[in-house]
Amino acid sequence: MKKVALITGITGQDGSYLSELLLDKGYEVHGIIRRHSTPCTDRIDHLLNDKSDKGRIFLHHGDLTDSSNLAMLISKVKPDEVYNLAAQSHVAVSFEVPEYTAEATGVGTIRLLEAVRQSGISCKYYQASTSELFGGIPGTAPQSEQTPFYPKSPYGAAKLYSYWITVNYRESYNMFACNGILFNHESPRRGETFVTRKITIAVANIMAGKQEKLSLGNMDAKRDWGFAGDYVEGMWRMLQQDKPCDYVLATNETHTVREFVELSFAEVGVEIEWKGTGVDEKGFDKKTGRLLVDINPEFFRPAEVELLWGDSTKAENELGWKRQVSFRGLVEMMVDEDMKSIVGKSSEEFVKAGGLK
Ligand code: NDP
Ligand code: GDR
Repeated sequence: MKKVALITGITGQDGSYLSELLLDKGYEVHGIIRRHSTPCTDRIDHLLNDKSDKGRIFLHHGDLTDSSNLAMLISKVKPDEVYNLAAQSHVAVSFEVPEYTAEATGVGTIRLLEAVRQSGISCKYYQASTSELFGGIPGTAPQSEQTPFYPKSPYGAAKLYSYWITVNYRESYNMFACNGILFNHESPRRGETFVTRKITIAVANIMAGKQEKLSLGNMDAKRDWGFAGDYVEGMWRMLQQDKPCDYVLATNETHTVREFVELSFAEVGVEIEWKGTGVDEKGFDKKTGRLLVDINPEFFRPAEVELLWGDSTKAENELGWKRQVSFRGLVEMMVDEDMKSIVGKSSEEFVKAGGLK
């Protein structure tokens, strides 16, 4: 019998990689999508149009803010596994829409858990928890399942509620419910306003002569960045265990935003020379002296998580999970994809052709 999975947030970065993984494993995949005025299925169109005899994918309109819709979908789909990936997932935006973030990213989780519980269907549940729960408090890194939480944004606070209500439903109702406490994971499919993708798109745009410079906020922030494709494998493994548990997934390395910028430009043969400090810090092309990077205070947040650095020992020991793509490999992959789609050349071809003039 085919396993059936229901994914909320299927149109997002992780939803697309997870769908690929589950279809490859022969699952029947169901996804909840919101109605948009123009279609937003770009990340999964290749799966929707795949006519091979892999598992099939079905989409249903729905929203984490609509309880009756969620209850109806759980009864209709009767999933073996539910992956709750949907969220207003942007930390900076959560300061602008705090109440909606609480609704979707926080209360949305209890709506889905209740829909599962009340349906009486026995299914496994994955909750997309986050390293933002830790808040990067000094002296706590590397952060593991034992590190105390101290969220520093409306997003982090909403996810804190989701984390605990998932634990609570596991303990109260004996549900198979797991939290994956995932550190930042990126890919060529990453949303364009998250810092990594903003950087790699800017690099490609600058090389194509379509953008003058890259403007960023806090470049001292440190993140534990991995590849999304590796992380969805970890999500799936959590639900294949005998007992439900919570796990950190991370690369166990940390890098500054500045390092991500330097490496991204290096991929296209540009060496950045930094001058100035604080908001006056600027990055120049060492060869030509051209200004390529500056700081715009608009991109600073009311509160910042300065240091995320994960310890995924538990996942490595119990799930046999380990990241496969290195930090450098991730930067290379992301820059290369954006170069191909914006410049029409791979990073290597661009450098061979003489690079930035
Ligand atoms: P994305 O922002 O790429 O995707 C979010 C998804 O949620 C989209 O499909 C979006 O749909 C959907 N969504 C948003 N609001 C609602 C709603 N009210 N009802 C139904 N669907 C909704 O996120 P990622 O794929 O990067 O992340 C997946 C999950 O993992 C999120 O919960 C995120 O908070 C969490 N997470 C992510 C990490 C990362 O580094 N990527 C790290 C740790 C946790 P639409 O296309 O319609 O906007
Ligand atoms: P984050 O990711 O907040 O860690 O949340 P993001 O890429 O937005 O920020 C990472 C760090 O970069 C700094 N930064 C900037 N960020 C953005 N977006 N734009 C800028 O111009 C910029 N300049 C500097 C930020 O201040 C921050 O320190 C992501 C999301 O996927 C969450 O859903 C997830 O839970 C966490 O990762 C783990």
